[in-house]
Amino acid sequence: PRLMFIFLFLASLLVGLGAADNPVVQTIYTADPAPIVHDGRVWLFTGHDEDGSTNFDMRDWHLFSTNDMANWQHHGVVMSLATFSWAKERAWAGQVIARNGRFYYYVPVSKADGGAMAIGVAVADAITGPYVDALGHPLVDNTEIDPTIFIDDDGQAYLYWGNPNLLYVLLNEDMISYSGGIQQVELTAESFGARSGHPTRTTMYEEGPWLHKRGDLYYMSFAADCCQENLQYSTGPSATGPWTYRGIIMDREGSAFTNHGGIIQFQGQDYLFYHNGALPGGGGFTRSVCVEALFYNEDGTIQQVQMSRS
Ligand code: FUB
Repeated sequence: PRLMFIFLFLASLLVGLGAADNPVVQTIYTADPAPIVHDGRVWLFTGHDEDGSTNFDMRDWHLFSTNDMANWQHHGVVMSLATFSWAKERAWAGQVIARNGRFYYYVPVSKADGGAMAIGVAVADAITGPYVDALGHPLVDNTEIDPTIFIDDDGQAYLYWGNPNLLYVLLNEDMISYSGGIQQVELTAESFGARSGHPTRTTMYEEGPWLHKRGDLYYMSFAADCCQENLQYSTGPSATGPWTYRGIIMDREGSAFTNHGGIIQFQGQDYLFYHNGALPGGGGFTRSVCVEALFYNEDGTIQQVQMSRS
């Protein structure tokens, strides 16, 4: 029995090293993963593609968690369009961050008034919610999407978002207001790679930014080169760059024409969450969140990751 116990223990460690079955969620269609490590668990916030969706029909956001990267618990719907009285449809790609014992959820939605996209912020006392609209109106209201949120070591919080631009604001301590106005990152070939064949977009940057830090290096990863999208990244010496283009993290694969990344480290292993169309009936509007182990080279560059199932 002791040998069997040791065998099972070692086997469970192997499973924990990223061998999770993909897609992570096999009961509903999920998209736009936003993982966060909190209290010894990985919490995975996702969007939700409605069955039969033909044009990003998304109405709520779901939460999943695990402590071994293999067995996922579904915490259900944690937020929906109804959370924001001013929202109409398009519960798109959001991200949660913890600060001072509270949880802040930034999401793009279309407004009831005119239908343009805007970014709302909701707040909760527990990671599982309930999340309530913190402002009663958008935090930023400029038609662009896909917020990513990052707090630097000095406590400064950055909210980046945008398609077709890459924009950011410096959030105040309260996480629901900002100072200094909206800043626009200059998209150059040196910073975000050169794109050809598109009438207006001259760099690889498309949407879905994800900002993280490893050691002294800041990583801006993003969905690139629509459509089909792949995942690419740039690095810089600060949370506001200047950014240097580094290339592809995950090439285009599978039947979803978008991709959307989220990078974390958990129990010493780095992971890339992304989405594709891997479930039966899956495709561009019926997507599934997946995860792969991610590895850095000694110089800080990221080794290209392949989808284990697409
Ligand atoms: O899921 C809706 C939109 O598709 C997201 O906001 C984009 O990042 C893309 O994944």
